[in-house]
Amino acid sequence: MFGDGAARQGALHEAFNMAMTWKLPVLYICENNKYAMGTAVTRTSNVVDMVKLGLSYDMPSEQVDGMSVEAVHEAFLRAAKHIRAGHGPYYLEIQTYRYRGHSVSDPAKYRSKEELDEYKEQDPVFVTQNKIISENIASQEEIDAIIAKIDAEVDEAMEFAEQSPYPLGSELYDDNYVQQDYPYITD
Ligand SMILES: Cc1ncc(C[n+]2csc(CCOP(=O)(O)OP(=O)(O)O)c2C)c(N)n1
Ligand SMILES: [Mg+2]
Repeated sequence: MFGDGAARQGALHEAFNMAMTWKLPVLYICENNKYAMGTAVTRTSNVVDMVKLGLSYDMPSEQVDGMSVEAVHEAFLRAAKHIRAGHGPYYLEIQTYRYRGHSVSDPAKYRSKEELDEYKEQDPVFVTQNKIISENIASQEEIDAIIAKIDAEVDEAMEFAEQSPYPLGSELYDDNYVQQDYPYITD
């Protein structure tokens, strides 16, 4: 996964090219949230439809409405099917929006309040929640109970993390995909 800003680096083109040449089983996802730090996508390139970056390597590529849970789910199913069948890489440009600044020191002066409000109305979490209620899949009370359960789980995990001892340096590569014998880590 990479952002719309990260996608403008040359490394992406090398990776796309080799992945297609070797038909690697990789799902590439560009989270196009319209801004790279404070720079709008429209200012980083004249190619604002980031799906085209994959198409230029003949990689199966889709532009997906990231504000629709259903659209994202269906696109992932298509991509996973393609990759698991051994047909090589797949690329999804997921179009979404970043409500907050890039970091706490970002005053977000590069966009208007109206633009922000417009996207907040499309928030997939709230849209989906409203759909679940209007289609009688679950009641507000049931949703509130799920949220309370998740909040409790998060609190418990934070408590566990804060009370746990620091891991040993020698454990740094445990459970990683590639285990390495890294000589510089000492306990
Ligand atoms: C190789 C490299 N160049 C530049 C930076 C500085 N930098 C950090 S975040 C960022 C913008 C990333 O934009 P995007 O991928 O759209 O992420 P978002 O701001 O949406 O989180 C840049 C240029 C970096 N971290 N690494
Ligand atoms: Mg971005």
